[in-house]
Amino acid sequence: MSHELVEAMAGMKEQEALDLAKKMLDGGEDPLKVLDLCREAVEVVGKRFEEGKYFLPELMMAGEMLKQISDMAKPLIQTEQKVERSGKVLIGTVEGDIHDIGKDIVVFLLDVNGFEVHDLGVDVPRQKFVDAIKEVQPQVVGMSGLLTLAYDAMKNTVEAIEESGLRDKVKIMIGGGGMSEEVRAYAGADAYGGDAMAAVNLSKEWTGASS
Ligand code: B12
Repeated sequence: MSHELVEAMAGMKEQEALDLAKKMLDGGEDPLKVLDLCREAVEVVGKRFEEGKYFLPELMMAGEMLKQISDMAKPLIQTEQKVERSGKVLIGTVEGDIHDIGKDIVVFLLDVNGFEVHDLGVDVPRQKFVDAIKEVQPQVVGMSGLLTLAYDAMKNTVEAIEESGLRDKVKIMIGGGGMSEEVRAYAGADAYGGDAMAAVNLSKEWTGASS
């Protein structure tokens, strides 16, 4: 562990972590860098959970710290001051999965980069994606997930989109901790994005929005 913010968060020192994050942001540190350190910290928490050293309360506490710090960081993220909406993105966390902190960061960054974002929330059944594509007619569909069971949920969702004849109308990106290029291939999506900026860049590429 390198940074004191990572240590405080991973060590469940909530107040210390919040104070440190605030100090960094007030001091002009790049908010995306702060969010990245938070991600590093929750990875440590996740590992300790896997090893049986931490339990659900610690996962929840990590989620809580993350939410508070991202709420502090988000307003400071540079926007491109672009008002006209350059494309529509439909996004949600797939069926069976309720993790949404990363998805919410993606939604936020897409929004400040000029996209019209339709967020379906968490635990989104495949049919809900299909119905929303018909209604919203987005160019891009984003699926988020952190659980292993999300692999199949993503695959099933892509299949449902295919079966309803909408597959060639949308580009599909996937992301979320634990997702990968392999999962993308398994699910039949068009791209995997490792972070929120990747979601923005893919959406720009696919909608022809200038960067
Ligand atoms: C916080 C947390 C929780 C919180 C979630 C709070 C919330 N509102 O989201 C709570 C406590 C509720 C929770 C519950 C559970 N959790 Co949990 N949780 C985590 C933890 C610690 C952090 C996740 C997180 O927020 N990361 C930070 C965000 C910013 O990162 P991110 O999501 O990856 O998002 C970034 C990128 O991936 C990307 N991105 C995200 N979405 C998308 C989408 C697209 C399209 C693109 C391009 C990019 C993109 O952009 C983001 C910003 O850069 C992880 C550990 C870890 N290593 O991830 C475990 C973890 C994900 N949880 C885990 C488990 C097992 C569970 C539970 C099953 C526990 C239980 N026994 O009940 C439940 C699941 C409930 C359910 N049905 O979903 C496991 C999953 C294991 C697995 N492989 O399946 C993990 C990996 C912990 C572990 N190591 O065991 N959890």
